[in-house]
Amino acid sequence: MRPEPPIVLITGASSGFGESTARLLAAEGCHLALGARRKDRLKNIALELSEKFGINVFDGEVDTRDTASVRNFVDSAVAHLGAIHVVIANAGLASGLHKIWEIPDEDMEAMLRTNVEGVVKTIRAALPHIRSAGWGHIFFVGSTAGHQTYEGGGVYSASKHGVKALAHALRLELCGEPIRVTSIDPGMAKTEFALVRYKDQARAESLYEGMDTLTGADIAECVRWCLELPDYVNIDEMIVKCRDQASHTMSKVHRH
Ligand code: NDP
Ligand code: 8X3
Repeated sequence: MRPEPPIVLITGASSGFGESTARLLAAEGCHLALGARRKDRLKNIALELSEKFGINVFDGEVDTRDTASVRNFVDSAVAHLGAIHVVIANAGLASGLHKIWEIPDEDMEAMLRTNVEGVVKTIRAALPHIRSAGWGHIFFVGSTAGHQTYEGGGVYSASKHGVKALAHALRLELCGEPIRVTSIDPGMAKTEFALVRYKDQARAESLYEGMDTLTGADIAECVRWCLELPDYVNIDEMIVKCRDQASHTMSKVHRH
């Protein structure tokens, strides 16, 4: 049975898609478990949302690359909120724009460990709780880079192709259980993503210059819609781009 309201765990909730999704689902009355590494930001968001909407919000510092940290976050969330029904495995990043023969280990490991291992670790820790709650929905946050690659984006794209493979496999593995599996695969969106990737504010801003890009709120709306559909409906994959981006890569964009 679908719980009203569901309890939703979001990784990467300190900015971008994760924060926007937390804000929208809070307004819908969901209780929330918010995780990321920047604890102060999470605390402020949690306080604001619990006061504004009268919901229960647990905030926990988590590094999704680390098994013990993820287990501690998920178990503490359940201890505080009583259950978990929905997981949004959103924490992720791109680090640099390097050709395959140039990429430093540090950037490669950051992307593969966060975007692939971190997602597995999050779902692996949360799934027993979702099963015991008896109803669930697991969201992956993939990317258009999981469908097409581009120069300098080989490892990031490999990680997001990995996310797509995980979503497909999990849907097969959970078939017959009351748990839906959805991958939201956005194109270019103005969040902190480009700043984290380039570590250069001006370069990050120039990426989106003249474009009406997606925002965190647009992706939050996709999550809300998938979640609120009747239980027998499963949106497998949603590729979402702004109108100004015609290709899966940055090769065909309109700047005005
Ligand atoms: P942001 O940089 O704004 O948000 C990323 C979030 O992930 C932050 O909350 C960050 O929190 C968290 N995070 C990163 N590493 C870790 C970690 N090791 N442990 C826990 N949390 C972590 O970018 P977006 O909102 O854009 O990115 C969210 C997801 O969307 C990512 O998976 C990204 O790949 C994907 N995406 C983004 C697109 C875009 O153009 N913006 C397009 C397609 C997909 P903190 O630093 O506090 O830990
Ligand atoms: C982010 C989309 O095109 O910047 O996942 O790699 S892109």
